[in-house]
Amino acid sequence: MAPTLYLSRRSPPCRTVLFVAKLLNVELEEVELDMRNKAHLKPDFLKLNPRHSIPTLVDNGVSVWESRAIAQYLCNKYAPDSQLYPREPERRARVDTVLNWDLSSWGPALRNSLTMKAFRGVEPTEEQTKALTDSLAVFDALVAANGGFVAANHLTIADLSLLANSAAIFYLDYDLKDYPNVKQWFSRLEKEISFYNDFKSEAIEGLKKIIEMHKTPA
Ligand SMILES: N[C@@H](CCC(=O)N[C@@H](CS)C(=O)NCC(=O)O)C(=O)O
Repeated sequence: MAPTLYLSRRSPPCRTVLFVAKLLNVELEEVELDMRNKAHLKPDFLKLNPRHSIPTLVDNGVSVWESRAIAQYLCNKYAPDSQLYPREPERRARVDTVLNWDLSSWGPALRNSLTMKAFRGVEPTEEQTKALTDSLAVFDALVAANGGFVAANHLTIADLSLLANSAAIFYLDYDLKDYPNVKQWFSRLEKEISFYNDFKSEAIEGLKKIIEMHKTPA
């Protein structure tokens, strides 16, 4: 039986899982959760994921949540030899390092600056802007050090997670002139991933819909 993915197509971290499943050719049964009607807070869903977040994957009775953990699980379980998540401990450590940096630093820096600007139309504070530019400098250095990708000299789940979570960069058409390696990374991924353009328009539309939802309370 195909693993079940609880998701919203508008949600950036859900896209990480969709990208990985697509590239690994893993079929998923998608269940769209109606977050507006608080489907994620219903007792049955809380039993699967007490953090009530999407994406949540259920496979063989096991529930996995947190998009990066799901990406790692899909590779481990369905494609252990995939270069998207290399098995050698040293190479895998580099991917894990970037995934952790994405979750702990890049994600919050982007959310507190550009995503909030898109949502609320307010300019980030000096401190928030510095957190963003510091993180962009790290991002740029990672791409430079790895010859075009963030954690290896080829595409990995770390690139996919960063891409899925960077919709605000497209939405606000953020100028990446000071970060030439990040700029090239976006172009490289466009060539590398066949569904990149569909993803980009879906990400911008998704963000627009979330912004409208924030404006019109349920
Ligand atoms: N770090 C988590 C973030 C998941 C997350 O916050 N998802 C949002 C939708 S984009 C959500 O489920 N929000 C509802 C809630 O937290 O109650 C991941 O990567 O999976």
